[in-house]
Amino acid sequence: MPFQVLTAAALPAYLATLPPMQERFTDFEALDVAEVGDGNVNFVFLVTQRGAPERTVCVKQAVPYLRCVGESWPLTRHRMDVEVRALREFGALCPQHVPAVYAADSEMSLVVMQRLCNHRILRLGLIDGLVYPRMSDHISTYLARTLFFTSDLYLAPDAKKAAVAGASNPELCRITEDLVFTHPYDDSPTNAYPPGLPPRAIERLQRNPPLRAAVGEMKYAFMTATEARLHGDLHTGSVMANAEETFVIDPEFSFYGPMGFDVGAFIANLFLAYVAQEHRQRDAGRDPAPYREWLLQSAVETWEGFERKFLALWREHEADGTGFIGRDLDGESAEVFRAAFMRHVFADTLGFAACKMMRRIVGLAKVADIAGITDVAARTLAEVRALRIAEHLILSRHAFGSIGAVVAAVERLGAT
Ligand code: SR1
Ligand code: MG
Repeated sequence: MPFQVLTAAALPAYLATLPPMQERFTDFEALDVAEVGDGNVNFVFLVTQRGAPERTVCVKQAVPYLRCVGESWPLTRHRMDVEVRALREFGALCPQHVPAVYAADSEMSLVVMQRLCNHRILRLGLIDGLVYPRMSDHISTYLARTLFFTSDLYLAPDAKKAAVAGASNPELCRITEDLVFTHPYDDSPTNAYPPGLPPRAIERLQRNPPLRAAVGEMKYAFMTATEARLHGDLHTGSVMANAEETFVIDPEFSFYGPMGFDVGAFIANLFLAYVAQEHRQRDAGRDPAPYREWLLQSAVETWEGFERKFLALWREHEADGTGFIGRDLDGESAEVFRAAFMRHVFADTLGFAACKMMRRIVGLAKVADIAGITDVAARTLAEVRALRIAEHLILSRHAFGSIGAVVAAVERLGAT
């Protein structure tokens, strides 16, 4: 079918044309459809057969523009091909944390996938102060498996190079290059300065040569490193969770890049939640300390879990002899190399986390954790603290010896 923007009304007839849907639905006249997308980029529909709640799917369609801006920001629909490939690849590596793809239609720029009925967008749960006991274990597993198995540490050299070429995503990478690594430090017209943010806080980003040089280094790494296939936008709005399960969704920004970009994105969003929750918990009549402590502990467990599981995969598959280390180094030198490699990913994680935090304060796209705080003084305090934390993380990224030292700094800067 040639491309057309689907409406809720048109979706049942369209789904009836897809062979895999014949097994999932028995009555296409009885489908309830709701458009529920609240992301920045695409449209999302939930489809359920009336009287048969188990017969349900999620449909996501890319339109030829950026949803949150409209037709004045054109964007090719190629991003849906990227997303489908990434969902399939990550799903094969980590099926317990990636929604299953039921059908995909490149012409229509659309994917039909598993509907996560009993899960909620993680950011919304965190805003409400919910604890997710398995979150950091699951996210660290997802990160370790997707980053290790798509890297040169596992893949044979020619397979890895073919994978890099096949995952090229220049258009969405350009959005990140602009919105995360360029505009916030440039007084760009795309920036959206929060109403209460003091001018000196903005000057500390935009007239600060060491900080801008550090952001330049992170941007260069983002543009040139092809370490692993990344999700590319792993904030807490790209995760759906409940107390037992965690799923990573929305990999339309996927490409081959530096591993620390994905790890840093997730940790950055925990730190943004941390600065927001001082006010949010008090506003709900609760002592903020326990929940904020859990957020920081989750950042520690995410990094430590990722490092432990990644290294375990590396050692386990070294014996296979296909990846870089398997062919090149003896046991002792391999361990020295591994330690240096993890220090590099850790410093990148902190640098990228910082850029992600700064862009969410002064850039175009905000996070609801902070932007949704209606008390302007409380919101501004959270924003100033986020910027202070980010500045320290990026400038000291090579000096931190452990994630414990990082969260101690976050705690200190998040209290002043
Ligand atoms: C203009 S799109 C804004 C942001 O939404 C996505 O989630 C990415 O983070 C992108 O930068
Ligand atoms: Mg998204």
